[in-house]
This record gives sequence, structure tokens and C-alpha cells, in this order.
Amino acid sequence: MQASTIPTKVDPRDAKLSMAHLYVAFTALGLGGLMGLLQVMVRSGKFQLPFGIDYYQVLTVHGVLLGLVLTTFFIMGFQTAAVSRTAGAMSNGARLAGWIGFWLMTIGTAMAAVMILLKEASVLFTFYAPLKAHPVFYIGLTLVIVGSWVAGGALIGTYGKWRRQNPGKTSPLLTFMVVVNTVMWIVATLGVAATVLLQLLPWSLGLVERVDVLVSRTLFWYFGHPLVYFWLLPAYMCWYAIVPKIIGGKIFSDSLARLSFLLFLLFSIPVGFHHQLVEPGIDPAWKFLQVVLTFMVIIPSLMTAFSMFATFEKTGRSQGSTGLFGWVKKLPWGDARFTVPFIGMAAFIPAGAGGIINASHQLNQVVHNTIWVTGHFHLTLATTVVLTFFGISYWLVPHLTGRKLTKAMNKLAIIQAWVWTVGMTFMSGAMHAAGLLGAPRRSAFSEYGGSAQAAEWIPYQIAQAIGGSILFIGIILVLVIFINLAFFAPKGEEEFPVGEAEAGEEKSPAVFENWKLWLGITAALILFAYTIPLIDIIQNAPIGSKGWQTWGKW
Ligand code: HAS
Ligand code: CU
Repeated sequence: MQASTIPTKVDPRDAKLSMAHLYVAFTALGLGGLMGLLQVMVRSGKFQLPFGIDYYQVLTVHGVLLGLVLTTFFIMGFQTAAVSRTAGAMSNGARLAGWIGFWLMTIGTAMAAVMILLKEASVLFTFYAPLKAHPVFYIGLTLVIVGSWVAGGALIGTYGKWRRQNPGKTSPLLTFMVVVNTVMWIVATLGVAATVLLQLLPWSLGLVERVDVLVSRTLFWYFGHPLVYFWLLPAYMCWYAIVPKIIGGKIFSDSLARLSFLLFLLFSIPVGFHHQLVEPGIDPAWKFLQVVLTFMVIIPSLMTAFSMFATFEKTGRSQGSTGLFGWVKKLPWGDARFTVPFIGMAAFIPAGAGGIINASHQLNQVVHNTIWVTGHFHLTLATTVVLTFFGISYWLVPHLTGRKLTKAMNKLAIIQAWVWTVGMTFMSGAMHAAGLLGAPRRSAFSEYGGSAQAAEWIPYQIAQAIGGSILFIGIILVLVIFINLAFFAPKGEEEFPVGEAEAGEEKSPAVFENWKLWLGITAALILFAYTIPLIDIIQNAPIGSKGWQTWGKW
């Protein structure tokens, strides 16, 4: 690509679209965080929810706002900016599609939120049967999914435009990564769209009497596991392609980064059964196969760990460090743009180990449905991913709003990350420990608090409440920084850092952009892992299969 065509800034019109997403995301963070505080308080056994508010309602608001709204809106906003920065401004048509997608998602979110607040949709963030919500909740979800397809199409279209203008050239790394994540998202959301439109909505409207619970859970988890990688990959975009620039180094290997993303596309989807290992009605042979595939999807994360260590060490050595760990001293610890995502990376080491425990079929029997799992995803999503997102927003927001990250805000951002680390160590640590003692997840204290075992869990639940309160302070700090960077920080130019490959690195293989090939293998793996078990479930699963047949006739 000629140097003159490489944009150094996000186009101002695309910046507006990106910021619109971030406003929704950070609003969700504030409200969702408040619900989290209420939950840990109730679970400590020392408080009761006021005004007749129901625990499951609060849990649903918390999970939906933080797990679904914050993530999806942040990711779409960040990906829009990343594509505009590296592949050039969107065309007017693509930008319009981006806005249509944004509004569909926002209207859908509002519809779902109203139903949850009216207590018509206390179905938790996984919303699968047999929990049933008001039809408006499902229509809202459908709008969110469709909106994300329209917005995702705009990003893929912008990549297509770049390819047409630069025939035979390797696409910019960040744009390539966004395309992989978007394609994965579209393939994955087909599953959740199917259960919502074909099962849950007709059931909620009263058109069918019953639905096949196992089919709905299976379609959900076909989507639910790639959902967690849809959250993770934007963090990996930052680690692979942005952090090297911030620390004054080079990308360790552009090809390795692309390969790891492609492996996520292939192996993220055919693994949903690892969330259903204890469910009857699925043949153990297929569970085993999907556990094997789950272990395959650990590989690109190990590649990422290797790559990050290599980047840090090479950068340190190029700046004169010696010895095995001398590079640690050369890292820019005073720079929030580095330190905040770095803490996220460090958290991913125990978080990933926990994931491997979950995926190990027999060990899953010990932890499934305990609060250990909640501890797991507060380390993965609520620490690794979210801290990286915070770290991104500290330069992205001022870049988009034409302001500067000041020294004071940089310092506050580092304090914020340490507050988060302390809070999460307490909260997630206590969750893991209580889970091993059998404390249940997703259960109101009023239901289990009086039981004989509960006494054993209470000290851990108090530790969770202490951790959760510290985390809430962390959320207030992020919001202070976000509002400052969006509206009050001094005007100026903040860099959108994009790393470069090592000089002399070979061009990445052209086959990496052969989408027919990758989509073909993705489809083959999905068909292999799901076709026979799904037919088996539909024909033989005992619960609710009548409902499925009723639907078939209808
Ligand atoms: Fe998970 C349940 C398995 C990763 C999120 N997971 C969940 C749920 C969520 C979630 C939300 O197999 C609950 C869903 C529900 O409500 O029921 N998970 C895994 C596995 C991985 C994994 C194998 N999960 C994630 C990520 C998430 C996430 C990422 C969100 C973003 N998970 C499971 C299973 C369950 C599950 C079962 C079901 C449990 C049950 O019974 O219900 C793997 O992807 C993990 C691989 C990661 C690694 C770590 C690599 C380390 C790196 C950092 C390098 C650090 C550096 C810094 C360079 C192998 C890349 C150096 C620093 C120094 C200080 C030295
Ligand atoms: Cu999973």
C-alpha cells in the first residue's frame, strides 16, 4: 500500500458513529455495575433488596447490561474506529448502514430493558427455556442481532472496498482481525436467532404450547461459546496490534496473529456442548468430541501468550535489557495505555487455567452450576476483557473527540486498574473458593441461606461483597475518566496507536484471505460436531419434544 493512503486518524464522520456506541456502552457499565453491587450485598446475607425488587430481576439486568450491552456496543464502536483508521473512511453507504445498525441495536436494547424492568423478563443473560419472557423482550433481542448484522456488514463492506482498491496486497492487520471477528459473530448468531425466532417467540406469543428445552439450550450454546470469543478477540486486537506500538516495539509476527484469529474462527463454534456436559439427552460421544475441539481452541490463546511474551522480551532487549526478566523493567509502567491491558493479560493466566478446568469433562462435574463458574467469567470477561477495553478507551475516546489524555487522567486510570485488581482478587477468588465448597450460582440467598451448608459459604460471600464494593468504586472511577475524556479534557490530538511488523518480515500468506476456504472449513466443522447430535436430540430428547412436533405441524 502506498504510504500516502494509510490514514493516521479515524475519519471524523466515522468517529461520531464510533462514539455513539461508546456512550451506550458506558451508560450500561454504570447501571449494570450498580446492579452488581446490589447482588453481592444480598448474597452476603446481611442485606435485603428494597421495594420488593426481585433477585433474579437484578441478576438479569446485571448480566444483560454488562455481558451483552456493554460488550456488543463497545466492540462495534471500537471495530468501526479500527477499520476506519486502518482501511480508510467508510463509504457513505457503509456509514449509513452503520447508523441503521446502531439504531436497531439501541431500540432493541431499550425494548428488552423495559421488559426486564417491568419484571416481564427475569430470564438471566442466557434467556433459554424453560424460563419465559414477554414477546417484546424477544423482539428486542432480534433487533439487536439484526442490527449487529447490518453494522457488521458495513465493516466487511469497507474491507471489500479496500481489497478492490489494493489488489494483491495484504490487508491491514486490524481490519483483517475485525473481519474475522465479524464473520464469526454472524455465523454464531444464526443459532441464537433460530432459537429466538423459531422457538421462544412463538412460545411466548402463545402460538405453541411447549418448546423443546434441550434444543433451545443447544442452539443457545452453539452461539454462547463464540459469544465469549467475540468479547475476547477485540482485546487480542489490542494486544497483538496496538500494545507493541505503545511500548515502542514491533508486532512479533503479523502472520502468527492472523493464523491465531483464523483458528478462533474455525474452533470457536463447534464447542458449545462444553456448557452442557451435565445435561442428559446428549450422547457422551459427541460431548467428548466437542471437549476435544475445546482443547483445540485453547491453542490460539497459547499462541497469543507466546507472542506477547516475545514482543515484550524483544522490545526490552532492543532497549538494552539483559537477563531472563530484565525486559520487565523496560516496560512503560507509567503509561495507562499499556499497564491497564497488561493487568488484563496477567489475569488471563489464572482465568484461562480455570477455563481448562471447566472444559475437562470430569472436573466440570465438580464446578458446574456453582459460583466457581461466576468466578471464572469475572476473571475472563470482567477482568481480562474489560480492563483491556478500559485501556483502549483511554486513548480511543480522546482520539475520537479531539482531546488529550492528560497526566492526571492517566494516573487515575492506573489507580483504577489497581482498584479493579484488588476488588476482583477478593470477589473472584472468593467465588472460586465458595464454588468448590458447592455454593450455587444463580440462586437467591432467600432460597438457600437457611440451609445447613450455607453457613460454610457465608464468610466467602462476605469477601465477595467486600470485593464487589471495591469494584463499584472502580466503576465510578472509569466513568469519571470516560466523561472527562469525552467532554472536558483539553482539546488536542491523541494518537490511535497501530503497531508495525518487524522490518524484513515475510508477507503473510495470501491463503489467509481466502474466505471461501475458511468459511468452508468452519461450516464443515460445525456440521460435523452438531448434525447428528441435534437430530438425535430432536428425535429422542424426552423433555418437550412434543412441543417441537407441535411446532413442526404449525
Ligand atoms: Fe469460559 C463458562 C471453558 C475462556 C466466559 N466462560 C463460561 C461462562 C462465561 C465464560 C461467561 O468448558 C459462563 C456461561 C454461563 O453463564 O453459563 N472458557 C473455557 C475455556 C476457555 C475459556 C477452555 N470463558 C473464556 C473467555 C471468556 C469466558 C475468554 C470471556 C471473555 N468456560 C469454559 C467452560 C464453561 C465456561 C467449560 C462452562 C462451565 C459450566 O460448567 O457451566 C479458554 O479460551 C481459555 C484459554 C486461555 C488461556 C490463557 C492464555 C493466556 C494469555 C495471557 C498471557 C499473558 C501475558 C502477560 C503475556 C490458555 C493469552 C504476562 C504477565 C505476567 C504477569 C507474567
Ligand atoms: Cu464456552
